[in-house]
Amino acid sequence: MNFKTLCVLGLGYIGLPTASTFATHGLDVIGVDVNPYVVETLRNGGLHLHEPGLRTLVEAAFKSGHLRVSELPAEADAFIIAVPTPFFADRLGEYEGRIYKMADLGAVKAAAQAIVPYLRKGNLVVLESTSPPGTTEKVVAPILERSGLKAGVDFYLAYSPERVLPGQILRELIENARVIGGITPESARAGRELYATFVKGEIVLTDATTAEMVKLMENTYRDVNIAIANEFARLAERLGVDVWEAIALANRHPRVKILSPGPGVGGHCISVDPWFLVEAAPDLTQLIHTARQVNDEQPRFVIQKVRQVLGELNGRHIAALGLAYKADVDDLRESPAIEVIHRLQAEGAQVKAFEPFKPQAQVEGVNAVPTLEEALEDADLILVLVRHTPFVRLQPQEIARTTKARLIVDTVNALDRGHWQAAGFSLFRLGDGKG
Ligand code: SAJ
Repeated sequence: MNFKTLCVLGLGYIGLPTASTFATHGLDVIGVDVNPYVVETLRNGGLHLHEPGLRTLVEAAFKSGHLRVSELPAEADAFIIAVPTPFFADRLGEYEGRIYKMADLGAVKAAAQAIVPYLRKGNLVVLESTSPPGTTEKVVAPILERSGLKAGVDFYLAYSPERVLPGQILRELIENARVIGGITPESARAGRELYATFVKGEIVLTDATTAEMVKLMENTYRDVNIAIANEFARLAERLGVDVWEAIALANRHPRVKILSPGPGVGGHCISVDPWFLVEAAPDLTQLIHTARQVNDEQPRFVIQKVRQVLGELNGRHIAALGLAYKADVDDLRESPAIEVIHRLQAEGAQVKAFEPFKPQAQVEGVNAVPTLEEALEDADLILVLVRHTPFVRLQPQEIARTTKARLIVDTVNALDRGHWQAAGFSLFRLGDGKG
C-alpha cells in the first residue's frame, strides 16, 4: 500500500477541506461533485462555502498542481466518500405512535455506484459520511462488489467519521483523533496509512460498524445534553430561578458539565444524527427520541417568552439578531433562529433579521437586512438568537441611540444584564425566571 492518487466524492464542508489537505500533502487528488455549479465555481477560482481559512487552503491545493475537480470520478489508489446523509423530508417511521425521521442514503449509494467502473484490485474505499450503523458493510460493500471485486479481499473498505467542528474544520481535521473502522483489520490498516498522510491526532483502529456507531454516539451525547439544558431552562422559568446562574454554579462540581440552553439545536449534524439511532432500534431509544423532540420544540418556548415580554405579537416590530445555526459561523442550515422568525411571523409580527456573518443572506420567508441599524430602525423589541461575538460586544449606549426599542429578549445569554439595564433597556433572558 502506498497511496499516491486519491478520488474524493463530495466537495462540501468535509470533502473539500479533506481533498485540499491531501493535495497539499502531495497526493494527486481529484475532487468530484455531482453539482456542476460547485465544480465550475472551484475551477474559476471561487468557493461555494465559507469556512475560516478554507480559501487559502484550496488555493494552495490548486497551486500545488495536485488538486483538480471534476463531475466524474477517475481511477485512483483510494476513494473517499464524503456526501451528505440527510433524512427524508417526506418519509417518516413510526413506533408505538411515536414518529421518527429516517436516513436518506441516496447520495451515499450514488457515490458508491459512481466508483464501481473505476475500482481496481488493491484500492481502498473509505466512507466518511455520517451513516446508520451497518451502512459500510450492508449498503456500500454490496454496491462496490458490482465491480466483480470482493470487499475485504480484492479491495479495502473502511468507515472513518469526520469529527471536525464547523468554524474550526481546518485545525480539527489535522489535530483530532481519527477513528478508522475496517470491514477487515487489513482494511482498517490501509485506512490508517492513508490518513497518516496528514493526521497528527491519534489514529485508532476498529471495525466499520463500531466506527459508525461511535460517530452517532458522539453527536447524540451532545444532543441529549443540550436537551437537558433546555429542559432546565424551562424549569427555571417556572420555579423563579435564573438557569444561567444555576448552571454556572452546578458546573463548579468537578464531575458536572451542563451545556447551554438556547433557541434550539440546528446544523446538519446534531439535529439529524440521533435519528439514525432511533431508526436502527426505535424500541430501545426512548431517551434519544425524547431529547430530539425537546430540542425541536425549543423555538416554541422562545415565542412564549417574547409573548410574555411584548404581549400580543400581531403588528409588532422585532429586530432578530442572528440567523446562523450557532455562534460565529455563517451556516444557516437547519437554523433554529430561522424557525423562530417564521413562528413570530405566523403570529403577525414584523421581523427584520440581521446576520453579521452573512449580511447579504437571502432566506425564503425572512426579511434579512444588511445592517444592524436597519434591523433596529423601528423595532419594538430586540431578540438575540445567536451568541455571535459581534453581538456580545455591542455597546448598550450606542444601541440606545440607534433604536427606540427598550425591550430585549436574549435567548443565548449574550448580553450583560447590568450594562444594558444601566443604558435604559429591560433585558429578559430565556431560562431566567428571576426577571
Ligand atoms: N448548542 C446549544 N447549546 C450548547 C451547544 C450547542 O444549544 O451548549 C446548539 C448550537 O447552537 C447549534 C447546535 O447545538 O445549534 C449544534 O452545535 P455544536 O457546536 O454543538 O455542533 P455542530 O453541529 O456544529 O458540530 C457537531 C460536533 N459534534 C460534537 O461536538 C459531538 C462536531 O465535532 C461534529 O464533527 C459535527 O457535529 C458533525 O459534523 O457531525
